[in-house]
Amino acid sequence: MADLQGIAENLIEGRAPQVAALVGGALAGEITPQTILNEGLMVGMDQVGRRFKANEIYIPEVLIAARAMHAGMDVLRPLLAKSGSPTVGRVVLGTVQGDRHDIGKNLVGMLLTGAGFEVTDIGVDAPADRFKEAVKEHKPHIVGISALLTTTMMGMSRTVDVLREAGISEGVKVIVGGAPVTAAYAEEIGADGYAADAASAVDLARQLVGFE
Ligand code: B12
Repeated sequence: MADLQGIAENLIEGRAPQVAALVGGALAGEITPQTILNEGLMVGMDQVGRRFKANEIYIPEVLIAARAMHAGMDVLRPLLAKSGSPTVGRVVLGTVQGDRHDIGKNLVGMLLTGAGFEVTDIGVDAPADRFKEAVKEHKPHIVGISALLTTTMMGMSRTVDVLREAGISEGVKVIVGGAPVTAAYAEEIGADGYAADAASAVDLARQLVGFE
């Protein structure tokens, strides 16, 4: 569909205002937010990832594309996060220490919110102690940890250990995700679950709070 392709192309070129406008236009044309996300924004971001990996583009271009992705997500946020259901459970969500990637985490947060969870986002580059303090303060049912770098993945393990040592891991389920993370790694560090994408993260979170 032309609109969706236009969203992907403008995202790759980093044209934030155009991406926001095209997302708005696609919504007006009755394309669902989920389709716009999966077949427009994500297709563009995927292409950015490929070009970055192949050294065809560099960090500034990726950052500008990421800004355009955020501009599109901002338009979708109220719709993806719209929910008639009362709070299904509380979630504390963050990206591990040393890691500043937040697009995937934000998407997970948006879809969880849309599914009726109350999400507290503690941001990027979050040390284990920030997770610990957030758990003490918000008493979540689930802690979600994101990592996009192989070098920061061990921050997940550290966070799980810190929660356990603080004696606050009882009753709190830890879920992990991000491109380099696997189900096997989740099991190895003693996390309660892993999901490969935001929609699966919602299914997993619902299961863990006993909602289905
Ligand atoms: C955008 C981007 C950036 C942007 C980030 C902007 C931002 N605000 O996030 C910028 C330019 C800042 C950046 C910087 C760097 N990046 Co970068 N980046 C990317 C890129 C292109 C896309 C990531 C992304 O947003 N994907 C789209 C989202 C939607 O997907 P996602 O994050 O995977 O999230 C989904 C799932 O993983 C899952 N999920 C995510 N989190 C969670 C959490 C939970 C709890 C659950 C259940 C699920 C879940 O659900 C999400 C939604 O479906 C990737 C390439 C790629 N293909 O992944 C490289 C990539 C991650 N970056 C990479 C690198 C190396 C870097 C730098 C070190 C580069 C440098 N030399 O400085 C720095 C590190 C900065 C830092 N300290 O964090 C490498 C990592 C390699 C590795 N294996 O470690 C990658 C893979 C590129 C590559 N192939 O080389 N990057």
